[in-house]
Amino acid sequence: MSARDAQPSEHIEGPAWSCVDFISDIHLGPTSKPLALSLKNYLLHTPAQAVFILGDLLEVWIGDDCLEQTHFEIERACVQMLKQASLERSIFFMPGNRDFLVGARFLQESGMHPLSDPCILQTQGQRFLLSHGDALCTGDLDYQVFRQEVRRKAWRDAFLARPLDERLAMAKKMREQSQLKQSHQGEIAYAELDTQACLDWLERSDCELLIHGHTHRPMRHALSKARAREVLSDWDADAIPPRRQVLRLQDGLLKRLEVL
Ligand SMILES: [Mn+2]
Repeated sequence: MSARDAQPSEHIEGPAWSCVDFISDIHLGPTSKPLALSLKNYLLHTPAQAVFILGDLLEVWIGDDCLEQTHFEIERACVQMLKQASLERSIFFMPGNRDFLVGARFLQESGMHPLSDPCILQTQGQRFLLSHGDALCTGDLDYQVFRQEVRRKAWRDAFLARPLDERLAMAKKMREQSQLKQSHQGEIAYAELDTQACLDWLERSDCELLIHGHTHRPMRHALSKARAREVLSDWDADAIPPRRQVLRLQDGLLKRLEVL
């Protein structure tokens, strides 16, 4: 099945949630201490009863056994913080293209509920289609082939069976190749969602709005008279001013806010 034909296999219902947050593309890594602090402050204090993390929480993830490695101290702290935050609210996690190898141990220790991509959220009398967004970048054929390959169970099992240093080297190489490709394609051509593919998904799931991340270009795009997509912001504590944006659904209305 190609990404284009994906059917939302999952339905999340939150009839009692009066406040729901969406975030994505935090890209937390071994050197992102300020970012980890911001995320902690936000997650422990948000009034939302449910937080949806729509992919790329982590800059890169090459297996849950990393949680034992000293180099991954920030990620380990993040897992503990998520666990603490999840005692007060439901935290949902959909994998992105950087952290699709987050596994059962990571989820269990962090208290997050896994989400399939795409999935439908029904809350506050509305239906939303949620996705990371990379599966809808159908114009990038090379990437879609790569995506299908690395999401296969056989690829995943073989990769995770490799020693850690080999996995680190492979992840670094993949990242370099992707950066090289981006520099050739230029900012705009890189990884934009295909409008028709978005409309197909929305029609098939009977939703008017797609909420996604991945492109780091936060805005709302009208796709047709009735349908639109809302792009989440990435987080960057070093940017001037820092970007730590949340999309919040409250009283049936969506708004964007910056958190400290
Ligand atoms: Mn992404």
